[in-house]
Amino acid sequence: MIMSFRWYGSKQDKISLKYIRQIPGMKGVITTLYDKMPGELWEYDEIMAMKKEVEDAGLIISGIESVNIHDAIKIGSPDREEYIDNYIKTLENLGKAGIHMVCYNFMPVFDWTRTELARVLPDGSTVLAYTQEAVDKINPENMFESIKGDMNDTVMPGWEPERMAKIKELFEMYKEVDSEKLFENLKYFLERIMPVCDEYDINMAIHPDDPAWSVFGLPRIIINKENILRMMKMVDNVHNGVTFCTGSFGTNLKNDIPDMIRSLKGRIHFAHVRNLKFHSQDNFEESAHLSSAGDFDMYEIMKALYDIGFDGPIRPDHGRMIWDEVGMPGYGLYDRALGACYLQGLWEAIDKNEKRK
Ligand SMILES: [Mn+2]
Repeated sequence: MIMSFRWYGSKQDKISLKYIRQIPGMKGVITTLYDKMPGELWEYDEIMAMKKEVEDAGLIISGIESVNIHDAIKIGSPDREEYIDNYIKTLENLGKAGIHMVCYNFMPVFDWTRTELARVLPDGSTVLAYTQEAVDKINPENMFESIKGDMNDTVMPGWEPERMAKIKELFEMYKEVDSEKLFENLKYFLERIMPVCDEYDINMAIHPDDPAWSVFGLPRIIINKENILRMMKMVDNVHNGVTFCTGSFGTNLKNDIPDMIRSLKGRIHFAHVRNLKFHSQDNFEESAHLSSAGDFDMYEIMKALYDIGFDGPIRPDHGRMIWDEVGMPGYGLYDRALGACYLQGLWEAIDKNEKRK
């Protein structure tokens, strides 16, 4: 596995590449061109400039999170062709730049959804949290306003103000799109991009929907084993793969995470590993990474990744805000660094144990 850290670029991220490199075992960053709107073409020179900045700091770009999908592609409107053409060209430019993993998601309107960005735990740390009760009370058009105050003046991915300003319009555009239609549009997109992925060996890694069920009546499809295997079969190409995000699939307690990992052997191209603590199925928070801090067995998760021979980039996902750090909720330096060390500790123990057998 390639231990990696999400980095929001020198213009936006308070955390420097120097700090990231100082985390033990850290090899790469997962980043993106943050100025790009979904559907916009990424030029080769822009990609190379980003790559040079990262490599000059002694790290590698271990993958892109994300090259976002334009709504026209998810909706399947006629103008999707030009956006898919741009996407293909972007993948070609990434491939030429030596970048071989691209994360994306296929969630309508909202990216990930949390209802609190700073729930205070007994130890004084703060975490992102979700309650279905809060979602049920919110008019989706006010979703952004309701959490904006806790963003610490950062722009959270998927929650860009320009996008949120058009929320009513977006809901209208998705009116005719149900789960089947979304599957169909995803298939169409993947079939169009697979040739360029084959040519440049680019692993596409879809991020699951978070939480793993429908919110605000919008369809969500990347939510469980059945659907993700359907997607793998529907375009049966090794380059059609998954970002296995334990904290997203894990929002639904019916999802058996280690079993899902094993069933996706060869198709997990990127891993987000974090823990959740449930108060009930509908009320959970993003705990520290340790098994003892939440409800997941992190050893079993890492063991499953080990057993399927996972060798792609992995990153600690969201972390708590601790030690009075102020920054983007979920994306502080300290707790994610602790998470990275913990995951590497588990991996080392599993690896040594297996080799002694
Ligand atoms: Mn994730």
